[in-house]
Amino acid sequence: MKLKRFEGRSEEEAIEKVREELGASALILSVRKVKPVGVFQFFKSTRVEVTAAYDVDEGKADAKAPEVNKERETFAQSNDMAFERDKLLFDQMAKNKKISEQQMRIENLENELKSMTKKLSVDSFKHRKEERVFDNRLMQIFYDTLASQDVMPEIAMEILNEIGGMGDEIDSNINLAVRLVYNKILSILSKSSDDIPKASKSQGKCRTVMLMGPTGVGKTTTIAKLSSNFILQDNYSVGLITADTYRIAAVDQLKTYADILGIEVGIVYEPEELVGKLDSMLSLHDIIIVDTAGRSHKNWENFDELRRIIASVSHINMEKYLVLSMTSKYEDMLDIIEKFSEMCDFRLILTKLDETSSYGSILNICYKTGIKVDYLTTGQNVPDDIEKMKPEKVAKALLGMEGVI
Ligand SMILES: Nc1nc2c(ncn2[C@@H]2O[C@H](COP(=O)(O)OP(=O)(O)OP(=O)(O)O)[C@@H](O)[C@H]2O)c(=O)[nH]1
Ligand SMILES: [Mg+2]
Repeated sequence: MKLKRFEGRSEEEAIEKVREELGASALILSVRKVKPVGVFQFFKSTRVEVTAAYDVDEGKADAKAPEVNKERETFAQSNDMAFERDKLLFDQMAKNKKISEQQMRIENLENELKSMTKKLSVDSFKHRKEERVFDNRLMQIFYDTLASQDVMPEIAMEILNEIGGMGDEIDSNINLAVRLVYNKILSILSKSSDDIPKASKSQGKCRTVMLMGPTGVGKTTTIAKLSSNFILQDNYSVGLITADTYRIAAVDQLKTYADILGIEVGIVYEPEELVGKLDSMLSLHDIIIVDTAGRSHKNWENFDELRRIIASVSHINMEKYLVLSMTSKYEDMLDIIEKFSEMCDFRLILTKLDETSSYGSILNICYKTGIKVDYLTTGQNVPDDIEKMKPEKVAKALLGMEGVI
């Protein structure tokens, strides 16, 4: 199986393209609307993107390859031309108005800040908690907004320290206050240490990645999303290994995804088998992702096997990710991080953002642990519901300027 993306003005048009190029047996994996961003939203309409899986053996796709390549080239060329045209138009507009791109960005930001400040005032009256911390009305509004996102009080206080010195100037210079708060949040989200070297797919070197975490947080689903994206976006050859042979369904779950993506899955029944399995697959792939069984941090004995797995690969530069669900309590998340930290260093993947409307845990975790949050997952759809954690987006969500998703 291989994956391919198609675009159209409507779902029907995109699916028609799939059928035309890949035939009736192609499997539609996902359909999503792609809104143009930035200034292009004024010139282009929303497009529909369809991801389809097809069987290479059927030859249909291969038989059409030259034609497809030609189409792709033409499409790329017309895309380039459209882009050039939009760019020219944009440059012209910018010239006419005699404002630089930089100024436009600042203006946009200021508009966002203004609408946010308005929203803050309205929301704060709706959700105002009993706790009155500041005499200054605006300081209190900031505090309430952060508290409504479950940002820990001590962290909210440190953030608001940034504007504490402004005194009454806050009321007359709201934009500056919002900007200072926004930048402070950004610095906390971006300061996370990243001294675990991230392996790169350099010549002949295969990246190895392991996901671990509590039960049911979305490890296996996240592996399917990551694999699809590595295949689609990076053109990597991906191999999977599962060390989760506890649940009968666990191996089947990963195999189902692997079959759709057309990738190899290795199974290891004992921790000590992992190295051998990796050795046999390393030369065949650009990246190998290892799935592990869910572990409860309350059951210490349960960890023995995972500890043996980690010890067995201590000589390899394997990247490890702890996967946590945003539906967990923040205190539990900290406990889990502490327990797993005793075994190895890792980065974080936070899942199920779609099931919560408070994002404070992201900031709290970055502040408290300094561990880097690399990915956020936002739903059950494979491969679309995953994205890199973008500090700017999270900071805006924490200030009520826009949703994370
Ligand atoms: N709403 C939502 N559900 C998700 C997300 N990621 C995974 N899930 C769902 O969470 C459930 C558990 O997902 P799995 O991938 O099996 O979780 P796991 O961590 O591998 O589970 P174990 O292997 O049993 O420990 C499934 O129903 C997934 O569809 C997400 O980002 N949002
Ligand atoms: Mg699993």
